[in-house]
Amino acid sequence: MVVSYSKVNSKIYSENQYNQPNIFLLIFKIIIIKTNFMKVYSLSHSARTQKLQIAALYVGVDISVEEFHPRQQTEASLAEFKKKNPNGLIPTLETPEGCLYESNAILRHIVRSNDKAEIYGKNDFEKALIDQYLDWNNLTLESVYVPVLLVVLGYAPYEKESFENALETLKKALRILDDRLKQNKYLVGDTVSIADIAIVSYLAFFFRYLFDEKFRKPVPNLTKYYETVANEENFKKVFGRPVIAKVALPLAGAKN
Ligand SMILES: N[C@@H](CCC(=O)N[C@@H](CS)C(=O)NCC(=O)O)C(=O)O
Repeated sequence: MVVSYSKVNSKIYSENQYNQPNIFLLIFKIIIIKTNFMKVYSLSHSARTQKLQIAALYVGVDISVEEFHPRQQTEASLAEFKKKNPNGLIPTLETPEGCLYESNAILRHIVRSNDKAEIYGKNDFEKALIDQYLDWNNLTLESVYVPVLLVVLGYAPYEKESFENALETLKKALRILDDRLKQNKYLVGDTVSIADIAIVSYLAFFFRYLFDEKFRKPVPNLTKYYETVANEENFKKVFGRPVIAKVALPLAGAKN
């Protein structure tokens, strides 16, 4: 169920002739806020959180993010958190109905709360295609970009050969997207869907810091698509103005 608080607010003040707050509507509003809250435990700068924030903007659902990292907790607070998510991982969603883990399950739950939104496909086949890209992103793409990401962030040492292999593997996976985008403006259907939200949220970091002109040459459709989607207002509200690397970030340990 979607409730726009601004609509509730305007009703409170407009539906009585004296312009006095209507106490019943005020109570109604408090109940709605209490029963609809969705709180995400996570780090707001992570792609898994950003995709949730963008989707919530598209469907008009309020979610709040509580900055939380499992490794920065005391034993007691981690034990408490594991009651919400026994894996002890983020993001974890808390709702009045209970808690949810797995970022794509959370993503679907947020958008299903507005069943009029076409962001999860217009028919069953589109929904299945969207699911395909969500799974592919988490199971295939993620496994090829994490080795690259760890080196870029300095968590893994730079070794020329293995880094170049990892980059090549990533490029191969990105070509799959690039082929799809030859004929299609978006991954599924003719408007932004949660498939685009999930994938572009992950790619944002790479376009900003790593995918320089040379890297982008073999994936021109993906680049154009990235520019289109990342320039949508709801994306800019979360990521800011999209920036595309002219030169890749120098890597620690590499002779550039
Ligand atoms: N498949 C899960 C993966 C969740 C996951 O691995 N989260 C990482 C952060 S991105 C985490 O919680 N790490 C905490 C830790 O390793 O202690 C999802 O998509 O939600």
